[in-house]
Amino acid sequence: METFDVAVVGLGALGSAAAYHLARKGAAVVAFEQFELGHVRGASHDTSRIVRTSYGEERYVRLAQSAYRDWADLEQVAGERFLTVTGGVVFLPTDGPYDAADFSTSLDAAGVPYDLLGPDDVSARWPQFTLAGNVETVYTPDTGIVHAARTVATLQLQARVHGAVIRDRTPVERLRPDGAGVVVHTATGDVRARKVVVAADAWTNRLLEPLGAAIPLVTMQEQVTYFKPDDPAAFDPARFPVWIWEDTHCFYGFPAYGEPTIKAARDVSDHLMTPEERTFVPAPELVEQLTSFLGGIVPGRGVPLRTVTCQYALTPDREFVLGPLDEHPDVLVALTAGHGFKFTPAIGRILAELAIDGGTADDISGFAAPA
Ligand code: PYC
Repeated sequence: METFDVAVVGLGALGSAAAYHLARKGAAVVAFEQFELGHVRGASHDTSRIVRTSYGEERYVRLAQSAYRDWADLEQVAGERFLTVTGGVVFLPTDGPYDAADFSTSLDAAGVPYDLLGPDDVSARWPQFTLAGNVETVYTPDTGIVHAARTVATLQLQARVHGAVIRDRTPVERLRPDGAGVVVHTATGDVRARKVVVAADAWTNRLLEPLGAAIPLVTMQEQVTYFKPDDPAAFDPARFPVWIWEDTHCFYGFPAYGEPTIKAARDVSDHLMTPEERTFVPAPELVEQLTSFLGGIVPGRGVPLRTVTCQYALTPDREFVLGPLDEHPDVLVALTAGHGFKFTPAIGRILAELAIDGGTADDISGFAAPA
């Protein structure tokens, strides 16, 4: 049987980053993807993703600070720019479930620069927004955008450049940990590895359930809509920030990025379905709800042009799972619950450190797999 130091299951963003960092550390790596590379069935395709430190929990702020260093390192290695820094605002209605004070506390603790703005400050700076009087705003100048599909393709390329073996269209059917490593059963044969990284998002429990280690996951089809604004120049990244509306229903959006459109979405559609049930057909009621919401805060949004679907696999409270299974320490799991893309290169590095060095300097103590 072929043997490797580490096998990676899933070549979305996290698995691709893990394969790259493992190979870069000199490990013998094989990485499996059940579909074609760059497929659209998961959560790593299409264009823009938000990068930010602005979280209301310090451990995510600190992990984001690590991630900015890892993005810079990846840019250096690849000779490409990934990050477009635009600045970003988080809008927090005072009668909503989230508190601006949590953001101040966590950003202060990590030493991240930010401003707290009132609605008049926001409309003076970005007249494209119209906010009600009860909205507090956290502005972070470091917020920006990365291109998802381009990042993933580069990570896969760099994984190969550093010696990883990539096997696409190769479903992993079963993992068999035996105390000396893990036998990985695939549709085209078995391999043995000392460690396995499962970065399979909505497909994770197919491999964990037979090990008695299923993680409670809720899976849904998400969707983002590209609008054609009335005045595209007003949404240039130099003039309009990334924004997030944090309320009972959360929404988010981007400046124009690579085309004269602005992308926006409701975060967590509640459009529950399994990967097998996914339709890839956008829900018209979600487009209507988004169009109407956006009309309230960005009146120049224009008309919806196209909607693209993706998929979320949400852990309880949307907490990350990052690390070994309790009962099977040679199996490492990475789940980021629909807000992980910004951390991609850091998570790949951390997984590589856990698999090869047995630990990491990043604080991942809150991200243990549920026992
Ligand atoms: O993590 O920044 C984020 C985000 C907001 C909406 C979807 N992802």
